[in-house]
Amino acid sequence: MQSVENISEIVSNFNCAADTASLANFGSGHINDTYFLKNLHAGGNDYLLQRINHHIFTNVPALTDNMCLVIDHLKAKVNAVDPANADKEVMTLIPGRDGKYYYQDKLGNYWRMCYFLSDTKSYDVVETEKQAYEGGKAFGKFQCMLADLDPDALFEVISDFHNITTRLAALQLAIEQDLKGRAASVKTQLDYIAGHSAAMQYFQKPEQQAILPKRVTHNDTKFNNVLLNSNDEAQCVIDLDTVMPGYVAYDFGDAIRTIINTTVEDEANLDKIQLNIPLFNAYTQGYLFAAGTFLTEAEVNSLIMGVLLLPYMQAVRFLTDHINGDTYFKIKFEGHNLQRAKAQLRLFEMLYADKEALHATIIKQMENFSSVQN
Ligand code: GN1
Ligand code: MG
Repeated sequence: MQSVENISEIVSNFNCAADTASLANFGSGHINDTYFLKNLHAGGNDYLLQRINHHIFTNVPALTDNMCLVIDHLKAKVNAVDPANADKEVMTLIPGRDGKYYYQDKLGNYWRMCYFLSDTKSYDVVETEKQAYEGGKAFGKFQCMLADLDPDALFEVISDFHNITTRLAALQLAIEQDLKGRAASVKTQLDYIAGHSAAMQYFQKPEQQAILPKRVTHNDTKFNNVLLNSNDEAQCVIDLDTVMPGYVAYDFGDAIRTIINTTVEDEANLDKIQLNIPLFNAYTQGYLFAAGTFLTEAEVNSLIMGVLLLPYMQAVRFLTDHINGDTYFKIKFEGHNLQRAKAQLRLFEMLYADKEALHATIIKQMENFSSVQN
């Protein structure tokens, strides 16, 4: 286990009863480091402590402001209908001694703390249609509750985060610099990416930007960012680092990327990557149940492009990091980012082949939803 030498200094900043001796690594994030801490008092709420990667999230105060704005908005919404559950359905940050929801330690690292939500589960690979449906409902409800929050009130935490044109330019720069001499060995993947680059820049087209509303979106809707309760019912959306203005199709596509895939994001055996259509159907149904009331027709029509774009963009990002020498995503072994990129390209290839059928399902489900509403 990775130790935190100044754990007492950090924990003493937050007004909490965390047992520093119980520190344990938690979760599978690629950017931040997350730790679980037990409450000193039996029966008290346990904690999650996170070191925010400030090389990637370069403006931690603004990021924290975004999170607080979103959390307050969500809590007010839940409080209005179900006050007993507001702290279960929305994460709760713990303030530091200075009242700020982050702490910069003496080594320069940034930390935040929140309550651990007990009796919850998250899944890297979805197992049942019920889980997929509940995940769809959770992310749909998240967007729906934030639909009346002005996206311009949020700071753009990482600029052009889901702008594929910028991502492709970063890949091109990596190829030109070729710092580790790896570019030639990934020519097959680079050619494949180039072959789809024009079509994938759909959300960058002025005609799409003119009709698609910018909303407050999550921007990291991997399925393991929704917590389900012990009955596999949606409870809480977590990992709010990247809440900022975006298109709903980005969140839909990123969730489908992890739900429809029968195996893990970094699967080494590409033949194991298959599409689980019943899980896609279930997620879409849950999502439209919660979000169908506010989505515009143009947004519904754009969802399939999110489904194609997110695995494609993820492959571009993983491959760029591989060529650059693995400076962005944490890796577990040399070549990990290349393995991730190959897996995401295979997934993209399969989704691309099935895109008409997937789009037809989305439209059909939206019609079903609308007819129930009327
Ligand atoms: C990163 O750290 P984590 O796992 O929550 C990344 C996401 C990627 C994801 C791929 C800030 O998220 O954009 O989709 O890895 N976060 C950032 O698994 O780049
Ligand atoms: Mg994240």
